Amino acid sequence: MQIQHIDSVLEPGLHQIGIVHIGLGAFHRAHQAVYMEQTLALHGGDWMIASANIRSNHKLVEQLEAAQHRYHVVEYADTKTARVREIKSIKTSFFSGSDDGQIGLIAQMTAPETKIVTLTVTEKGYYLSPSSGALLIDHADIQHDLRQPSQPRTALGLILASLKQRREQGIEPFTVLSCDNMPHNGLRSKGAVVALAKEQDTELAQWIEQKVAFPNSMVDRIVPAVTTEDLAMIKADTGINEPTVVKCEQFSQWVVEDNFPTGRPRWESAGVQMVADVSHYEMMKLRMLNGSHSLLAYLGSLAGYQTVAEAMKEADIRTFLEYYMLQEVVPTLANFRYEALATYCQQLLVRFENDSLQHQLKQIAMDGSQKLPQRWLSGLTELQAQSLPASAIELGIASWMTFLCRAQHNQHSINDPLENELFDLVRRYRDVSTDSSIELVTALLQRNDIFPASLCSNQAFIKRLSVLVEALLSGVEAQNLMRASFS
Ligand code: CS2
Repeated sequence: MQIQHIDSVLEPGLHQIGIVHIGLGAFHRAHQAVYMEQTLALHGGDWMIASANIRSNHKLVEQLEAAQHRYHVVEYADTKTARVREIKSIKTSFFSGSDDGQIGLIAQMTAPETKIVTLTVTEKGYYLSPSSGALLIDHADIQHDLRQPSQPRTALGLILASLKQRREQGIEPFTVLSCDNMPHNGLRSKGAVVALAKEQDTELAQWIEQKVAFPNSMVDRIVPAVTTEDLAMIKADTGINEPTVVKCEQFSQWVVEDNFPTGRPRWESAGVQMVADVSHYEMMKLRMLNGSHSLLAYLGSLAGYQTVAEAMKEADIRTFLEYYMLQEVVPTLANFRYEALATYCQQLLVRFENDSLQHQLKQIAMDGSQKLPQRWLSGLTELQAQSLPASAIELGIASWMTFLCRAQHNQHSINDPLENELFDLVRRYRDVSTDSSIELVTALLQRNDIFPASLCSNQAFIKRLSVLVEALLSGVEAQNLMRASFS
């Protein structure tokens, strides 16, 4: 194994905290913390990160504390080459599931030196209807935060509690930067925080609307969750034996809307693209990369594979993804030149083939109800409006429906916030008779929190989907259906 080591030159004691991050997962450690490491090394400044987990993974916080927040990121080019970075840009961490941790976190978010709050809480962490973007006001966690606003459970509640204190103490607000895979993630975060504020204090809601910036951003780096096997592999490859290590690909991209009224680090020097409008980038990435990932997650596992790279070895799957991107995504991305998108597509296929990542398909399959609208469904409605075919997306939707049916039948969790509702629905229709797939497909499409309304009134589309669902449930090989969709 050929390894390049990049040691940290940071002296954490010389820099103060300027950013609070919520969602201390592998992605944050391998993406934002790396950009921050590079920016601090070049320009210094008080932009260290205080990073927090809200409700899960207390252990990671303890492990990072034990390591004085020094850890490594292993960036694999392939199975023979990797770069190992030492990271020190996280100065402290919190677990807000405990009383002390929560008090500490809110105090740090309220402190005047905190200029930016960044988020990677995944799509469901915003408590928004995936299709409409409206706040799920009746959700138990949101109700909890309304009852106990000073001891919030959600990232939205934490932002609100600290903005409220800042306003009362005359401290200027921080900027909120969402780094999750959602379209207009800044606008959505703003909508969520303002909607929650309106339920409590309309003046505070107005102040947030007028004074707090929520820039949009597009983030990209493939960072699989770290498993015990990964830790052993990293140790064998690099000698690093630490529980906080993260592995990822070498590619990394961050495009950020340049709207930080209270200041920001000089991220551009570390390669961050600071732009006036990220919407084209986010749509391209969500539909091309994440859309392909979700196709792989459901169809790849039906085809018998466990990881992205394994599935990519099958020529038909590779061709299917290429077909999806070039024929079903490119026509929806009018702002890009065809050549640029074709090059991006080829780069993605190569990234997916990186077999040192061991990226589990079941990890990508999680939270499908929250992911499908921006990955497939918005593009699908645009294709339908132009009377263009969408056979790959249709097969994708059918495979997601099949995945639900199989999981419900085998009593496996799908790890989705709508699991109970979706399982109830699947149980109702599949128990009635064996040919109830039209009813099942219709009932699933009627879930307007996931699917756009136009889809459940399109009879030809419903028929096509139910034929595919029946075929997949009756054991027709996913590869055959993939081949049929592009040939
Ligand atoms: C993946 C993403 O798990 C998923 O849903 O599609 O985490 C993906 O790896 C990243 O967005 C890549 O930037």
